[in-house]
Amino acid sequence: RMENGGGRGALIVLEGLDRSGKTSQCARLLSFLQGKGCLAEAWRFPDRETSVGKMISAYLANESQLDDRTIHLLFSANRWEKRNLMESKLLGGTTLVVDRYSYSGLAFSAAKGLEIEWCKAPEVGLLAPDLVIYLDVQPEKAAERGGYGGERYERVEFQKRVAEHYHSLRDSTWKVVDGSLPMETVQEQLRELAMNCISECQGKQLTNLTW
Ligand code: NYM
Repeated sequence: RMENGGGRGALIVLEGLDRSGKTSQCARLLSFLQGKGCLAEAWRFPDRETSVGKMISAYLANESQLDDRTIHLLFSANRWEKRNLMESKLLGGTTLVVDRYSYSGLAFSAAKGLEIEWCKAPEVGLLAPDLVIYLDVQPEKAAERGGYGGERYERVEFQKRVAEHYHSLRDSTWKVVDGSLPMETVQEQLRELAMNCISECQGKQLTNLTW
């Protein structure tokens, strides 16, 4: 069993374009961590289970129309409604492997043309990740992977703009992993990054996003 000495869990976020492989990699990483005896849970944003999440889901499926700023704030609210639970899990020693977070919120909304500073404002005060793993895949390659599911934003031109915004958001917590490498290779890199992060975060306080 991997002991964390009663310390806190790590907040590990996976980011990347649509079809970059985040969801499969998150699932594999979670089983790996649990197999090591580590307390860990997989989370994702949007969390489509809440009432805000249901509005987001309908919007993404093109079943409802919402103004760009309104949907941006709903995505943000969807993170805020989970903030307290997230904090208590982390302080209780559970590591969270999160499929998308604030960076998705900024990169996708900015790709529509919203000002980045405006986009950042509602994200201030959410928990800051200990590690952000960006799965780097060319937009064209991502589109070839079994195609897109037909949700909003799943178009190559749009994804290219999202990639540019992601690029400008990189900070010291980011690690870029080449998502075009074989699944197993990517997973090995994620495992190492995650294990290091979990042991290193022990001595560090949880902080908030400041942007
Ligand atoms: N998305 C996701 C946003 O536009 N803003 C956000 O804050 C978040 C978390 O939702 N195309 C977009 C990115 C995706 C879409 O995500 C749904 P997923 O991971 O396919 O369920």
